[in-house]
Amino acid sequence: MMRVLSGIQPSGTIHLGNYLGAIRNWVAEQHEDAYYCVVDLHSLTLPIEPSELRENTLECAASLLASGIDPERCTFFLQSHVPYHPQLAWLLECVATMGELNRMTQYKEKSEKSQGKVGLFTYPVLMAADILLYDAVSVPVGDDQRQHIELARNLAERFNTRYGPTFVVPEGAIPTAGARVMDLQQPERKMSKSVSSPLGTISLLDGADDVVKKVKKAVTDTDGDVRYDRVAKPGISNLLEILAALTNSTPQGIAEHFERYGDLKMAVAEAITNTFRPVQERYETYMADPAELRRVMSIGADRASLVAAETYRRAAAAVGLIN
Ligand code: AQP
Repeated sequence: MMRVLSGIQPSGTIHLGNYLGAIRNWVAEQHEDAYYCVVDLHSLTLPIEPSELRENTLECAASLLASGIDPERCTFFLQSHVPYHPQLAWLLECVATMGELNRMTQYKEKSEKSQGKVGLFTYPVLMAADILLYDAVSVPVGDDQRQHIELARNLAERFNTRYGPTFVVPEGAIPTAGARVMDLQQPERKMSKSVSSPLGTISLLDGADDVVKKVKKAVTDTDGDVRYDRVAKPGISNLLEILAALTNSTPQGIAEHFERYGDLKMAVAEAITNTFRPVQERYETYMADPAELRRVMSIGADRASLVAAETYRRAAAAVGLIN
């Protein structure tokens, strides 16, 4: 079985992009060698109130469990419960270069919001540590994470060359459908927890009325032709991609079934609502018992720590730290 690792930031409510680009693939691929985490340390890279971070973290954990992550079948944990993540990040920061971190596009997009804090600049190294600590072979992520996976690969290779074989060099696993869901109001930008407008983002917890309202208001174009063309028709193409991802079809195939934008929009809204409704029902059950959520995450952290400790010691010994 291939070792898998992936994570999600509790920086806001999980959205359709997170669900299609990552979470549903984690659920489909979960097995005893899969590690999934809520990467709470990453959420400190942009200003956030402590109470909001606490709330988001529990909501994020409940959302993942409600989406089908089964802590009996995989290891599900909170990043900050395993202190080897920032410890390994430090060792990796000492092989990473300013130049390669400067090239990270997510840093450029969010730097204004970080008010010059260093965490946002170095967080791709922490993400590399998240991955390399578990000897992950495969990292199921959305398309926006390509650059970060590449960095993790480069750091692993550089470390291995300098200090001898230590890390597995991971591969990104990017889905064919739903890898980059775009903001409904600005279809040239990806849907995002922290950057998008509320109308442009469909939350996992949105009720049917909100979903219909947001999809109806989705920005399209004036030519009236339902056709898949990412460049000329970004809004319609985004809706076609969403429906294709939710129905295991292709955007081109879906386009053939619709003549009017309004009909396409109604079908998209219905498919989203049907997918999210059962998740929302389970979410309420998990949120009603925060003690149980904490218990589940603590068991996961114990399991994750066993693997992480071993890799960290290997890396620490390789650079000359005394174990
Ligand atoms: N729009 C998207 N379409 C497809 N996949 C997406 N992902 C994020 N946005 C989209 C994937 O979701 C997983 C978790 O993402 P993250 O929480 O680590 O943060 P992110 O990539 O920076 O995503 P967000 O939602 O936009 O959060 P903020 O606003 O906090 O940065 C990843 O696998 C990601 O690829």
